[in-house]
Amino acid sequence: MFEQRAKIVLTRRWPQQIERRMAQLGELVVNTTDTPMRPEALRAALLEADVVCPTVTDFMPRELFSDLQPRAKLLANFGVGFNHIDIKAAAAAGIQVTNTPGVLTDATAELALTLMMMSARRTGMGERQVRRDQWLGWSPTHLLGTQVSGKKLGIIGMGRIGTALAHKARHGLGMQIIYNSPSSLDEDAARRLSAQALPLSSLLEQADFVSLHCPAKAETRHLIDHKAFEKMRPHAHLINTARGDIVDEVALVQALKQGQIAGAGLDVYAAEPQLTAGLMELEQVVLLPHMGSATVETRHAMGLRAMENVQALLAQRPLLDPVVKL
Ligand code: 8YV
Repeated sequence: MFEQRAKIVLTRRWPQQIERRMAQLGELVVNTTDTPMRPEALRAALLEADVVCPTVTDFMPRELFSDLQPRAKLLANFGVGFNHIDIKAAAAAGIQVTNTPGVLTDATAELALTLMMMSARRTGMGERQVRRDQWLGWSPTHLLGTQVSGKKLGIIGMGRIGTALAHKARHGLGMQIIYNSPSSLDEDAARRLSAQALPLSSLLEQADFVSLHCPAKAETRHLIDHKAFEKMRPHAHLINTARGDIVDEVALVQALKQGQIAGAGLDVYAAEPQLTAGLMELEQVVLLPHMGSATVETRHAMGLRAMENVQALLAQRPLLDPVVKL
């Protein structure tokens, strides 16, 4: 299949060291502008390259693959979430898709914890005051937040990242863990975490913090909508490091304005990098620019994992992380 040097396209810049190693695998074409590629450019890449390595900023809907006789055999996604790719349409065009599970678990769980702390302790507001030279000095009632230790954390989606967060929150902060997930934790893990599986509505009614760790798909779109906010406690905080469209952001703005919940910590948005109207103006929401996996160690590991999938394809070995079996 690959008698000639394989052509590999990176749609964004990768960590330098990994780019250098990728260049040893074949003819490497890198989008050196490091800006999201337009649909025409993505289509051209699928036609001309054996492997295309996209990221979350490459929107690859059904239409991108229609009437396409691609040279591409693999989309080696740099990232674990692949909701930006219509994997069925890719498969129908004969293209396999891989992701990078496992290597960004701790980094993302750390960021969920960061957001939980920031939202609970109002650190965004505090930092803005200091930077704007608006801090008038210490006072007994200045910027009082809520303690996190010992509180109840509701985790929606108990996969790798949800479980890592549960461990950190349980053993680092003594939080009580409740969760909602399609599959239950095994007995041993549930015991170590003292975690209790609950229906979604009970979780929303009980949790002091709700953190989202489920994949984005049709079933989870707007899982957290106005009905969910009605169930949540007025002092609760919503944390999202998963995907923006799991939350109805219009309903979130409304819930925050009406005091249905106390705060939110967001790292992801439905139409990144655009924000839903009203979010930016709300002081009680922490806004981060999709940086869950943004550590040197993790981005390096993600690049390596994607590279190993490319190597497997080129050597005609089974792929490490296929997201669908062809
Ligand atoms: C990645 C992520 O940085 O892997 C994921 O699913 O959300 C991020 O942490 C991004 O997807 C890169 O493509």
